[in-house]
Amino acid sequence: QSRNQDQVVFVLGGPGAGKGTQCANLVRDYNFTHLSAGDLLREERNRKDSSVGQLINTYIAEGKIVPMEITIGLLKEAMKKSGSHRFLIDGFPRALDQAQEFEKQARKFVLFFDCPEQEMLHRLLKRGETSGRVDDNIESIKKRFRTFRETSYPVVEYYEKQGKVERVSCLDTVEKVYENTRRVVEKQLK
Ligand code: UP5
Ligand code: MG
Repeated sequence: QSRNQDQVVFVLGGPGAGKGTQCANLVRDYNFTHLSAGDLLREERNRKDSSVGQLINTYIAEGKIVPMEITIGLLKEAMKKSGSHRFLIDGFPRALDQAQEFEKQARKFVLFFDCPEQEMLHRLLKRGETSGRVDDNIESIKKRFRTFRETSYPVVEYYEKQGKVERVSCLDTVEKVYENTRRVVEKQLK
């Protein structure tokens, strides 16, 4: 099977909407390989011999989007290494130029987790009590929200015009959100 036969679900949503939480549920019940762009960047940052670790850390703390060559390189490498052909790509693409880089993917749709900022703020501040993430503090969170509104949400609109977006509200318990997530995933996999 060649790369362009891969099935790719872009899992998008604002900071703290619940992308990672719902991806973990989907991995348990379906044959997906979960790749979180943010997790891959944090792993790369933590590698002792990384030449871009400091750069990645600065971008993340500032809530800015890391230059796409780095992120796409990490994603492509992880996709290849996995040997899988079915992916949940969590938190990517975050800007229109990144989306266009991935246009060659034959089959894909977007799972968009829709959540008001007030709720995301609440979840992130709570998680920040224990997460150790450099961006789970009020200053970084505000910057992440701005980047999402100005640069990342247009990606959702771009795919929406192509009829490729499944929107799931995050304003419910993890279990209820997952029920709705399953419903749209089943529909798309048919
Ligand atoms: N929670 C989840 N669902 C809940 C529910 N229904 N009810 C109550 N609580 C719920 O969830 C967040 C918190 O909410 C958790 O404590 C959870 O238990 C609770 P989580 O599933 O972690 O949400 P998620 O959407 O994954 O939040 P995350 O913080 O990971 O989102 P971000 O998009 O901000 O983070 P990401 O890791 O994707 O990116 C971080 C940074 O990396 C970016 O800001 C950027 O600087 C950089 N980046 C790039 O530059 N390029 C990329 O392509 C990707 C990242
Ligand atoms: Mg996440």
